[in-house]
Amino acid sequence: MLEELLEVYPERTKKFKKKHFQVVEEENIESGKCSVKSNIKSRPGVMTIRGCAYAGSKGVVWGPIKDMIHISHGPVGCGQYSWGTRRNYATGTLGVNNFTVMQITSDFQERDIVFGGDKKLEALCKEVKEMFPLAKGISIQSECPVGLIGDDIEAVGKKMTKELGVPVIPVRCEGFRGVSQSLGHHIANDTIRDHVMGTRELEEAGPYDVAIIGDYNIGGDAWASRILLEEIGLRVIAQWSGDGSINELGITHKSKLNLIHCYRSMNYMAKTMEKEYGIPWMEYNFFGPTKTIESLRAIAAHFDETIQANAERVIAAYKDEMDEVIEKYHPRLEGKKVMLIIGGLRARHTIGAYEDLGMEIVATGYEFAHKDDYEKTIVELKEGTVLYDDPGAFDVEFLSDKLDVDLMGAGVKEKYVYHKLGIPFRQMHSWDYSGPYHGFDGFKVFAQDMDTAINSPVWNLMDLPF
Ligand code: CFN
Repeated sequence: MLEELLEVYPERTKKFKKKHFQVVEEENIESGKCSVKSNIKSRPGVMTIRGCAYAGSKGVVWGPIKDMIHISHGPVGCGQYSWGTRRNYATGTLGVNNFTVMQITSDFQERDIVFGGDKKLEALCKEVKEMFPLAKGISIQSECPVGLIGDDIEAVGKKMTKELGVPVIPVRCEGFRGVSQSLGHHIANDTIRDHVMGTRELEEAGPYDVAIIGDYNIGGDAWASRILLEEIGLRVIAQWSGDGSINELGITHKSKLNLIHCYRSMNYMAKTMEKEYGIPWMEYNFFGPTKTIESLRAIAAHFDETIQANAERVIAAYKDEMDEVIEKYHPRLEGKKVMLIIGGLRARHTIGAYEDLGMEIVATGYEFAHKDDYEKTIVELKEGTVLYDDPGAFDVEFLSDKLDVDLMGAGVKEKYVYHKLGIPFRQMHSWDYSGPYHGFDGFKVFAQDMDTAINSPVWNLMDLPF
């Protein structure tokens, strides 16, 4: 099947693309060895969805920090088109201690490109402080032209930090850097390390203090996760970065254990805090009851018997509810074939949730994951599953057709194509205006959403032209 797919490409492209596909074999599952090539430049001519560094920093890591103003520094488009699309929920009062739904840009014009934009940036920072005096800081998210013309946003950041009395953090996340949005995550992590890490004090530290790292509260995910951690007796001192604040970033070095949900976007900070402060970290997965239960036990194992007993109690308390969900939806979804293409984490983390409902992952892969993500993924898959990196539109359509999938889970660019193909689709980035999907509460929503997508009578009413 893969050979037939690659057959349409010219020789050189074929050779290049071949390395990005793999059919999983038994020995891969055992060894975790994966030959899929990743984290390299996309081949021109392929419709790529790898994103850019600005997306990774402004959109993903920094953007959800709610009590800061994040300036999209450059021409208006980057800020405008990334505005409000990620559904990273946050509590608070708009304009007072929550600025996440705003789009603030320096709106570069031709004269800024010719004469430089530093003066404009300075004026903007002052204006921001005047309009929003309660904002706890400003981040400057560079767009491509800022790097190309060599503006000195670091100097502006330093000067404004002094003058305005709040941290003004320059982030060199120009979109052209790297091969995907992944470098943007790394750059953003590095600026947190350099400007915020270890700068605040936690008034009363406790033995059960943990931090949630890499949960962006999409549709309320972090809330659905936090509640479980609190129920087992832990104290969540920080959320990175969904519904998070700059203070939380600054006290996380006091955490006893860093809990990493999205490994791809924040493993850097977990490793940095381990190195600098000796804080242990572990990955967990709160998609679907099987993985959630496994994770709660693994988290509790880092603490004493009280926490371990609490974890068992919490797991038991949710059991009936979860059994009911599975009883209701499993018969309606059993054996349904799912194909995924998502970002850098969810293509592996959601597998268990689908399997809890009796569904089968027949193909999965990422837009910008790295080798370690693929190795962590392949062990979760079944023999014969297709695994891919950065597939183009043709590749995805070809495979979904050949594999006769019942559900496609991908992004908004794919969504309407699949609707037109008559194939049920779920938007697995924004949860299609739904969510949360994390934790026990999230699984109820997840199960219902997958059922609604697949078993909607609308699919039988469509006359397909092919
Ligand atoms: S919320 Fe996360 S879980 S942060 Fe990352 S790798 Fe994106 S925005 Mo879209 S849904 Fe996606 Fe992951 Fe981590 Fe989201 S799979 S692509 S950059 N992602």
